Amino acid sequence: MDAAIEKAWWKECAVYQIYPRSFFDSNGDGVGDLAGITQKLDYIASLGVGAVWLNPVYDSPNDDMGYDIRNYEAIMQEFGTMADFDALLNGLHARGMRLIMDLVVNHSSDEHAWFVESRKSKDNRYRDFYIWRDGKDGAEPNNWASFFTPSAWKYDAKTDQWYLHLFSEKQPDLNWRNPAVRAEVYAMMNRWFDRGVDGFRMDVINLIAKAEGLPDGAGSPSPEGYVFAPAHFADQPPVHDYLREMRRACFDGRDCMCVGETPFSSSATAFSYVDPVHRELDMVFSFDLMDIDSGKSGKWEIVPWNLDRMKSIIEDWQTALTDGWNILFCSNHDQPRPVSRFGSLKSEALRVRSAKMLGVAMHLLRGTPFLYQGEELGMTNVPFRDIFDIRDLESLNFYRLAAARGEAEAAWQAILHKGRDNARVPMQWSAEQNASFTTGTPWLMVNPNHDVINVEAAEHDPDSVLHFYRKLLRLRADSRTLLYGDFRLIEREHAQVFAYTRMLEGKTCIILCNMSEKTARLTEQRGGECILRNMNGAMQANLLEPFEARVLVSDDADFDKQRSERG
Ligand code: ISL
Ligand code: CA
Repeated sequence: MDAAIEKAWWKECAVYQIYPRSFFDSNGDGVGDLAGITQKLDYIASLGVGAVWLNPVYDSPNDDMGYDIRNYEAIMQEFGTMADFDALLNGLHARGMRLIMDLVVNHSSDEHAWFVESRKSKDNRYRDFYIWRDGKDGAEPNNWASFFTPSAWKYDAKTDQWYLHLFSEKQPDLNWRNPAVRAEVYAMMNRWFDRGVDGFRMDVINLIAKAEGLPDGAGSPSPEGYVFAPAHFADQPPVHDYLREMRRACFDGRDCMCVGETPFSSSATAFSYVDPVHRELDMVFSFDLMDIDSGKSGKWEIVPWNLDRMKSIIEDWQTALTDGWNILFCSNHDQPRPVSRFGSLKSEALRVRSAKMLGVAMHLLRGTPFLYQGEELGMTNVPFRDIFDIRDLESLNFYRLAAARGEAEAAWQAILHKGRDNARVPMQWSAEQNASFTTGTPWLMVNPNHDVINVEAAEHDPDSVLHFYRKLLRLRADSRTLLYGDFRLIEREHAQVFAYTRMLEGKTCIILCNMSEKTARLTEQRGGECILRNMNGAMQANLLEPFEARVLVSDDADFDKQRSERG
């Protein structure tokens, strides 16, 4: 092992992501809550994860489900109280798990006290906490499109100026050029650290610095005439100054995990964030894989994903971060369910097998696995009936605009495939009513397939995705090779198989995954002891059944022998 590679708890643990609104409702109001999570702590610990990441639990009017924060230091009423929070934190710590909070500081809610002040007058002391500009000839200050609405600007008649919002109108962007903003954020973070939290997952942290002068975006405009301009708002140089300042102000001297969400970043840019020399962040979320089925115009233009591209993305990130560290994930609260996207729902047997295969393909790479609630059950996308079943503002806004152009049906099909609510429906605990998520009316519909896919059934079935995930995580945690070994792509040209090796100190793990629904023949015999397989039945050395995954282990003597035998 490269002597420069440092061991760390956050490299060795797996992280379980919880969407609190949909995990478990303890009081029957239809909304998941902190006390509900606390009741499920033994389940969470049983997975073998070392940390939990909570989606935002702060006070919020929920325009974007908690990503619009009204008060960074209060708990959302529906989720409980600060005492409930402390109980959850203590419960995690008592079981040897850490807690990572979501940190949403690219923007706040428009109902945050800072913004309420800011919009009052041009000379208010909070005016420069946000990004206000004069209009241009009565129109927006520039042509930027937002993630969620046509324009990234909103006019405010009170002071006859516009404010920037890269996300919804209720999510005004904070002005990170203002040192007072930065000081407030760092102080707030430190208070959470002092309360006992173990780190942060920082929402769109690479967007906090905007290009000087806010220049117009180039490129093709949206149907409404705006240009999506990440070239001017993602990965701008001052972001590195801010993150180094944040490290000094908040992380130095603490044993914490700092994770960045960095859309648009290339692997090289990602390395600049996690480069151990400056160690601005410990690791960042890559979007390349999640964008693999998006067309030129973005996520709603759905194109078939392709294995060749998947291999190059994974190889690129694994290689570029050899001296850094990767995050391994295939699902979260913004993404459709991986088994619906990359696996198979042709039969129940294939759902189970392909969900396990995806776990092997992703979580044995070099990096820290992040599992999203329900992934360990192989939960699927949701048969929403119509737009009235949807709560996510991204999907709703997209649908509204498309419908106005007469494209409602195409938009609906895209929402069924890619809409974020696919991941946000309640966790499936049992086959009972509402999947035992709530005794009340759930805030978002429950997937009818909870009659088959649920924790209770999975606990009783030794071949369930759930038991397999436990084995998978244990295997990784117990293997220095799987934790720290080098990555190498093998079977590169194979049209069905994704395969790689992990090597360390004379041991080799070979990970073989058939990502297709047809039997696959390996280009060469792969020997070694099989230590994990996602199905039962006879095993042929050079054939993989549809969606079969195998993990083989050999010492390098065997591996070298095989290599020399084939000449
Ligand atoms: O959700 C997406 C695609 O459907 C992404 O484009 C997403 O908007 C982007 O990755 C940023 O996501 C994060 O910040 C958003 C919030 O809505 C997401 O839930 C969060 O993960 C704004 O805070
Ligand atoms: Ca509740």
